[in-house]
Amino acid sequence: MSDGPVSELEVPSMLVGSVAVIGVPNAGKSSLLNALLGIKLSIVSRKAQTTRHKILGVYSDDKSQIQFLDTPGFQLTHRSMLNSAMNRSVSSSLTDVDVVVFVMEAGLIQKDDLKLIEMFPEDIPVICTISKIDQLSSPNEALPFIERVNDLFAFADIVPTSAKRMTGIGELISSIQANLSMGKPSYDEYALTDRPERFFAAEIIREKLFHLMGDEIPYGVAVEIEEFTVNKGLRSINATIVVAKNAHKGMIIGAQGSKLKTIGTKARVEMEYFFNGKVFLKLWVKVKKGWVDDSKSIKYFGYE
Ligand SMILES: Nc1nc2c(ncn2[C@@H]2O[C@H](COP(=O)(O)OP(=O)(O)OP(=O)(O)O)[C@@H](O)[C@H]2O)c(=O)[nH]1
Ligand SMILES: [Mg+2]
Repeated sequence: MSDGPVSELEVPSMLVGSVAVIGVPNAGKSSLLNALLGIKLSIVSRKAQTTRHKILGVYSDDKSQIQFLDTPGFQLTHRSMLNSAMNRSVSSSLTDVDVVVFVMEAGLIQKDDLKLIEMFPEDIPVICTISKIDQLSSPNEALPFIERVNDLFAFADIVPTSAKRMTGIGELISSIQANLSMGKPSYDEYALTDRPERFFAAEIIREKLFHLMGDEIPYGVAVEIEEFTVNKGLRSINATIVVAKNAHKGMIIGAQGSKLKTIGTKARVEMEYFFNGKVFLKLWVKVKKGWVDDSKSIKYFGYE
């Protein structure tokens, strides 16, 4: 090591690395990412397959910088080109990371969990998170489940968590840190993600559709930001909600536009919180028949 003066610009080494958060749909991956970051970055809903993109969330503390990647839920039950693209995005994130965090909902071992486990690389540590432990009637209930999980794979660690109650979050960070090496951080300590604001604007609208529409519609919906301008702190956003079927257009608009108005209001309120500034939001609805099975559209919406 050099004895010379250390340049003020020199960035100190710390524990650094990238971590893919993977699991079956609805396991609680995005909620876990948000709990780890202490901010709602990734959209969440009670419906499966809410997340469609890999989303980077940068965690920084005084000894580490961890690049978390939220991923779509991996599943083989529903087949569409969009689903296949989402599965490919999961499998690709298994190879170029330093640690995998595998999220399994407490008490549930699903067929697709076992399929995912078969895909785990041999040379990357996999930490299993048992999520939603607040749903168990007592903490003791977790023990037999942990034993079953332990038999499935040589996990580097098994950490029970609850994103809802913020239980086990610090333990999970420590467990990840134990599997990282020293290096230079890639982002400054205040960075949160590499996605632009317009990406999150589209995601927030999509989340409101998941919350406010019935079970079928959200799966065939994409959101396109046509215009995003910032003027003296006011963000003016024009967005088009693209649906895969004619019938869905009317359902999203609702009687006298009432449903679309609610979607717009809820999205705007959340955007104003997220962007910390005023938002003017205009929404349109457009039909693009069968886009979920059209490879060009899937690429166009950035799902590939
Ligand atoms: N009780 C409880 N519910 C949770 C917890 N974490 C997530 N949930 C709920 O589980 C549902 C799914 O959460 P998400 O975070 O969207 O799950 P996901 O794995 O990202 O889902 P996809 O993106 O669809 O694959 C939502 O209704 C969450 O509110 C938790 O710690 N406790
Ligand atoms: Mg998700």
